[in-house]
Amino acid sequence: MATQHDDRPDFTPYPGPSGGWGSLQSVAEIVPREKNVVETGKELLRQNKHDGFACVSCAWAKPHPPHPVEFCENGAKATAWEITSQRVTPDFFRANTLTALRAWSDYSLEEAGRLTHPMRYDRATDKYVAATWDEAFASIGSRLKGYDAKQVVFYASGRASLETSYLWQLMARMYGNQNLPDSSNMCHESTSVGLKTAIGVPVGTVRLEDFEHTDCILHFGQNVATNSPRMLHDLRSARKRGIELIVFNPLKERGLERFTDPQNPIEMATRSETQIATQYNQVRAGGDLAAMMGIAKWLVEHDAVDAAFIAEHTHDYDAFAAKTRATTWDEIERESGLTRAALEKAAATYAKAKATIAIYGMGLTQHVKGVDNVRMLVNLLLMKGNIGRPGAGPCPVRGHSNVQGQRTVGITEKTELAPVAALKERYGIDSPTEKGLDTVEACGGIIDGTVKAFLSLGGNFVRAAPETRLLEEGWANLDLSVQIATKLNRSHLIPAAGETWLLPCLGRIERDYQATGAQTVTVEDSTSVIHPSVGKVDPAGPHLLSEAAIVAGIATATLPPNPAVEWDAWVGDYALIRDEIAAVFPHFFARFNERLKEPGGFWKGNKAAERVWDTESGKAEFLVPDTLNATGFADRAARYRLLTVRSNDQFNTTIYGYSDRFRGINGTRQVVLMNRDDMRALGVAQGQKVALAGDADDNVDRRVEGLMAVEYDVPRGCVVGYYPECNPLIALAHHADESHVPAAKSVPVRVVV
Ligand SMILES: Nc1nc2c(c(=O)[nH]1)N[C@H]1C(S)=C(S)[C@@H](COP(=O)(O)OP(=O)(O)OC[C@H]3O[C@@H](n4cnc5c(=O)[nH]c(N)nc54)[C@H](O)[C@@H]3O)O[C@H]1N2
Ligand SMILES: Nc1nc2c(c(=O)[nH]1)N[C@H]1C(S)=C(S)[C@@H](COP(=O)(O)OP(=O)(O)OC[C@H]3O[C@@H](n4cnc5c(=O)[nH]c(N)nc54)[C@H](O)[C@@H]3O)O[C@H]1N2
Ligand SMILES: [Mo]
Repeated sequence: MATQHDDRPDFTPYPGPSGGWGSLQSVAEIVPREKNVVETGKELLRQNKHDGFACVSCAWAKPHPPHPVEFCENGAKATAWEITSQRVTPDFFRANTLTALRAWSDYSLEEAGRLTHPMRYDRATDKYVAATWDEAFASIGSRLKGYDAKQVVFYASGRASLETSYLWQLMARMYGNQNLPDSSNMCHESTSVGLKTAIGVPVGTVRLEDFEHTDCILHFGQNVATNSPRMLHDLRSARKRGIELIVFNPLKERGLERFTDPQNPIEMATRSETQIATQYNQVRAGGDLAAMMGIAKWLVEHDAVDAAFIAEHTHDYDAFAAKTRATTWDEIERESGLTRAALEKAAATYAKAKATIAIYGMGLTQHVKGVDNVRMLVNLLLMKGNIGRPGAGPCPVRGHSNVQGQRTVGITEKTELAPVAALKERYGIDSPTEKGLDTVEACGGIIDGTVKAFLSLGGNFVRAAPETRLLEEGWANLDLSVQIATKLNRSHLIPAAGETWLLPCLGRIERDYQATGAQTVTVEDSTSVIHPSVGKVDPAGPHLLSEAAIVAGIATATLPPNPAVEWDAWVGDYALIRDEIAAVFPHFFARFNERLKEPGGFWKGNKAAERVWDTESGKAEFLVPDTLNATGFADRAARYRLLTVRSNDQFNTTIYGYSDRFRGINGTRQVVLMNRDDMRALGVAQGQKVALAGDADDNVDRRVEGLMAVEYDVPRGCVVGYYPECNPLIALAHHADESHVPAAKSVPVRVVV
């Protein structure tokens, strides 16, 4: 069962465009495998429509009116994966000990199917055994009552709805902490911190219609064809208008090179393609600060800036301009790995453009200087007044389908972002004022034993976080682990020393019936638009509860009653939860239930988009970076920069299969992609097995063995591996300054031959 699928690895470069026939074929392979062809086909047509369900894959904006078919290859895989007809029942657990299951691959664990019963870990047999919901809530509640509130962590992966997320943070604050790390802490927290300090809002300002008005796109470190494929339609239409699209990425990602629209019969029939990037810069991993400095230097020296905007709207420009002049091209070329000529060309193109969008993803945020990366990109936009007008602005591409929304409704470890006064007024609650634990701090607490209980609203924390070996060792010493999940994963297989619960929930695609009938939930996309989502298929089993009901069950069993907090009534009618959200966050959610009827969802608003700067100085802030190397470590002999990436066949730690089609890596994920000259210098042959060893200066042994070396077009000194397989190489301390996002895109490693 523990399929590794690496018996026949194949590394043939992929000749086709992104999208196109390959994408249809890829969907055609996964749907039958999940044995639910009819349902999946029907449901795909409802995906991302106003009366349908919001896709459970990425957070990219949903157009209104929608295209006839508003899903993509990877959205289709996510749907098929969730509504699979395979089940993980109590029988499955009777047949498998946790020790045995720990040998299974991430793929096989989730492929086994949907969880169907609440399960408790039984140490005597090393198996999960079925229990009732009442037993689960009572037991969890009685344990939670016994801890010091500081010892408990409430983690959220970014999928749960606004309604459930609101309940989750309320439960934590009533319990007495704001240990509310979420997947955003590993992802776009560098955005939330960087944009907030620079322009006063923690989110991007770009909306879908801006793609119709832009004439230039700067694109940094985001793999669109794989991670937000629906965005290719927006890029393609913009490119058809002849706009410039300048990419910075160490890898030649196919979706950024060319695309065939699988929904366009003529393009499909004629096999015609749209060229996406007009300039492609293979920057070194961690070299973006330098690349952006090059562009800024050119703009300053050619006086190609918007002086009126800078004078009226920004602060600290002179110091920044002085820094660009003082920085030498030598340093810029060395740190970025790009030529002066290439950067001057990019700068001249940008200088000419009237309205520019800056798209970015994990390639900027997951570095030690990830926050500086984000702010440097803002510097570039501010130089030309590219925030707060049509066709322009920062466009961080968020990950999970509701990760941005979870932050909006109070899932945050930061007191200044918590709705302290509103919770006091509405429920009489004294919210905790001490900052809570973020992801890195929660890992630290698990490793050093100060965290006793870990509750997970979705996700796969042990696999997603860095420092895998120490984290798994620490996890086994927890007193309580509670995992609310749809499918089995590694985080469920390391039992706590005390008690472990695995609680199965409904997925978003499933009908959610409560006391008042079928329920609607809501999510926020990357462009701050709030959408309703209504489940359409039958639940995976009769024993599943909705996430909201599970949170309410734990809360009721744990917290003293509060007449203003009506867990049961709220779960009976989610519209009541939306009323609570509207009361506590009126600036975004006033008349929430009513506005939800607006076709296409409603925009929650954005001050920076109106050029109102909610910053320290009241203006948009230029950042003066103090280094051009975003990695946080120095180059030295035998040290490589490892960037960990997603394949085209996974959603985070969910592995759909072993085909990273666009990169031509098939049949295995146990690979390290290397530059041909680095392979020669090390004497490594194509397909040879090597190990990677962590190269942090802390004497901790970090190692991943058995990786096949594959020659790849990647800058010298950079090597590429897959997430989560390479997470054991990332030291916990190797994270972004300020935002604490693990620096997964530049990890210091050695190649051990
Ligand atoms: N199908 C699918 N969709 C997804 C996900 C998924 O796993 N599968 N995950 C979701 C989530 S949670 C998130 S956060 C997003 C993630 O989506 P992305 O932000 O696209 O994340 P990654 O695939 O990790 O890597 C992004 C890109 O950064 C590049 N890169 C690496 N280092 C650097 C660097 O130093 N500089 C630059 N300029 N580029 C660099 C890599 O080559 C890669 O192309 O996608 C979301 N959508
Ligand atoms: N090295 C490296 N590490 C990384 C990254 C990287 O690029 N490189 N990326 C980081 C990023 S951007 C992120 S966002 C994190 C992701 O970290 P997580 O969000 O913790 O991980 P996922 O893999 O998305 O979680 C998958 C699990 O979620 C559960 N699940 C799925 N749907 C539902 C649902 O509807 N409800 C509930 N309750 N559970 C559900 C299933 O059990 C599934 O096994 O990983 C981070 N880790
Ligand atoms: Mo993410």
